Amino acid sequence: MNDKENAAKILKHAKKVVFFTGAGISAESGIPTFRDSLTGLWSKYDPSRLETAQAFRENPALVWGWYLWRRRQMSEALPNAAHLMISNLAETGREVYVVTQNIDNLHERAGSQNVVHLHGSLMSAKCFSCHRPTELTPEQLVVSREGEEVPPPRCGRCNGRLRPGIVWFKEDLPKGAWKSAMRLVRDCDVLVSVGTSGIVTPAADIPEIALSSKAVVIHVNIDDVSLEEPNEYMLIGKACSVLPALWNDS
Ligand code: BV8
Ligand code: ZN
Repeated sequence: MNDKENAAKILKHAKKVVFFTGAGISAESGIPTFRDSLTGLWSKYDPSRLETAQAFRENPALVWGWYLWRRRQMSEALPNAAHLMISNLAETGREVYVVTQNIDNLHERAGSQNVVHLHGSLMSAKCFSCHRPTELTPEQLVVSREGEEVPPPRCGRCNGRLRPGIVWFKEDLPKGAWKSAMRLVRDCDVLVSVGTSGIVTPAADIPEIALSSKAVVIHVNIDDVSLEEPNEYMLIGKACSVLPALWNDS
């Protein structure tokens, strides 16, 4: 049997499955990955230069505008066949969990429950000064054109600037999210890693942690990202083709 047939057979007999996802699972919904060069007016910026507290301090309107634009991209995107396969698999009596690096809400909109967002979510905002979480009003969410710099709204408690509720580089991951991810990854039979380049730590350590906890790891990626270890399968292809086929075969 080839890797795909083996992987389908393993998935069929799995009781606890964790899907560990990165930007590649949302690519076919039209949301650019980090490896793609930024499009349009943002092409002159490097994402890792925009995704830091320092960038926000230097130019809060630029960073807030960028996240508003990404939130608009997310709202115009739809969950794809890969997101839906994960949600459908959870209806088959298996325990299926999602641990994602993505800040979009496509897993939730596909029907997945209790998604663990290691790097936060575009749906949330908090105060840069006092960290108070804040619901945004529809008016606060409007960005008229791509690349627009928009001064962030102010905190109702301390009048500090609001920031996106996400994890920037050099910021710790939310304690609860990392703890939940570790509990799920250490206890699963199979970890399916979908659409991640494995560059950003500590999230990138998750497949290795699963392998060391005796789980089988199935990678789904258009590139070969395997760690060349036993109990690992590398399925090369787009998430929207590979995941549904993985489920149909099983
Ligand atoms: C931390 C939210 C402790 C924001 C993100 C030096 C100094 C200081 C720190 C560090 C350092 N060196 C390393 C670090 C740690 C750092 C890090 O990893 N840096 C990287 C750049 C090396 N990590 C951190 O800072 C983390 N915190 O460590 O805290 C600490 C505290 C203080 C000081 C030091 C350490 C916090 C990291 C969180 C950053 N926030 N996101 C936002 O989204 O705007 S990261 C962001 O980038 C994503 O969340 C994700 O994690 C990452 C992108 O990775 P992917 O999702 O994998 O996407 P990518 O585009 O890379 O790849 C897409 C893949 O899909 C590709 O493989 C492609 O082939 C594939 N693909 C494409 N299309 C498809 C497909 N596959 C299938 N189907 C398709 N159709
Ligand atoms: Zn505040």
